[in-house]
Amino acid sequence: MSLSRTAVLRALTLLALGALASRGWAAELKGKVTAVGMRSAENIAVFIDSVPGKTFAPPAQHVTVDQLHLAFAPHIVVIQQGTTVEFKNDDNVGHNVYWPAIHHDKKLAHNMGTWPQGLSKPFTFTEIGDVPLPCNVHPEMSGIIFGVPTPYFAVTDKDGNFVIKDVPPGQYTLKTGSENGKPASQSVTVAGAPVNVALTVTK
Ligand SMILES: [Cu+2]
Repeated sequence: MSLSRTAVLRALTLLALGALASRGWAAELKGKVTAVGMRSAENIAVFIDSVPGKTFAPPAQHVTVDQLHLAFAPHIVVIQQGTTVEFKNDDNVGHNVYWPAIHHDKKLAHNMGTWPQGLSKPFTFTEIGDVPLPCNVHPEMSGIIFGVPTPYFAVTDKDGNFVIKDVPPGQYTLKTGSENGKPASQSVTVAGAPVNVALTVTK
């Protein structure tokens, strides 16, 4: 092997190592939400509120919110800002979809109308915040959508546990959103290894 070829190989190896070191490894961010004064710690949205220097294109993939057995399924949906939601009716009765506000802003209220079984209607949510979903045909029905600014989010399970995958290394603020609890936040540092976070949400 000629000297120049060895030099080139060595330079390439250093470049590759440098790229790995500067990018670091994405890691799993998991944790547990403890609910105080609330019925349970289930169905709480947990998300990273921003990644410095990064913007995220709206996801191409649509998210479906179903109306099935007189309930919204799933009950809570977290979406990245800019996501299109397909509202589908899978019951043999007409359902309505409307929201009285987005993040308490009544100017963003919207009525999607009422449609029969088997059909779905899309809506693209460009705002951040909670979108309460009543159904004006069935007052006992309710759902909720949370629009969040990054693709790094999760919903807590029945014990309050959550997992956010593939989080790039960095320092972030982790936030929560829920139907009945006050928003909580917690700073967190991700440095290539799995991170465990504890959050408390109070009614
Ligand atoms: Cu309904």
